[in-house]
Amino acid sequence: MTRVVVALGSNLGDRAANLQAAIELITAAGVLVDGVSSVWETEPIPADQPAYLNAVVTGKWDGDAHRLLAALKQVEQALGRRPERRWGPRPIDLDILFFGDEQLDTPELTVPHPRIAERAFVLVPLSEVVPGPLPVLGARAVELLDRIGLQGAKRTGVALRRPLTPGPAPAERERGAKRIARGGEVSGR
Ligand code: A4P
Ligand code: MG
Repeated sequence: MTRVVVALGSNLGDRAANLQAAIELITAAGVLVDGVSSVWETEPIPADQPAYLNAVVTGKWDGDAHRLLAALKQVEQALGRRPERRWGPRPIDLDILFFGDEQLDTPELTVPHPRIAERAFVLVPLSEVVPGPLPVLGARAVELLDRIGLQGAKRTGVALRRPLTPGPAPAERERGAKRIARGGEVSGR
């Protein structure tokens, strides 16, 4: 299992719902999510698009980094992401910030994500879930933030839920919980 850190961003549609749905779907895809930041409203880069909600999650992943990237791209598509201009508006953007302490530079994947140190929309939520020295980079997120400032990032009251267990869909979990409440009888009805 590799410790992974994933950044989430949304600036189209119901932004908070998109972030929550992304967490559910990346959990269903096999990421054991164990840390979820606050949700921050951030100024868009470039500026000619709606404001973003950004968050960062930590988790564990059993597989290589390219499989994780493929899983994240599937989740982006499931949430309605369509090809658009680079850095353009989107219902969801999922970026791998760190993959253990691996360094990768392939045409499809660069890890750590190359623009972490210059973006408050990444560093602010990252500082909540990884307060200590960052993999590979060594510095703490707050130290990097000191150099660039908050760039207008504002904490929202939105609280993202972390799914309790990966695997079964919510309806199946619900049926399982009812079975347990009834004393463990096996019938699903
Ligand atoms: N790719 C390479 N490395 C990675 C990685 N570590 N994680 C490749 C994920 N993908 C990676 O990404 C383009 C290609 O980058 C992918 O196909 C993958 O093979 P994309 O998500 O399709 O396009 P993008 O997001 O527009 O490009 P990019 O370079 O990922 O942009 P960024 O740096 O993610 O910036 N402003 C605010 N306030 N908040 C935001 O969240 N996000 C962006 C996107 C711009 N401005 C923003 C925000
Ligand atoms: Mg991206």
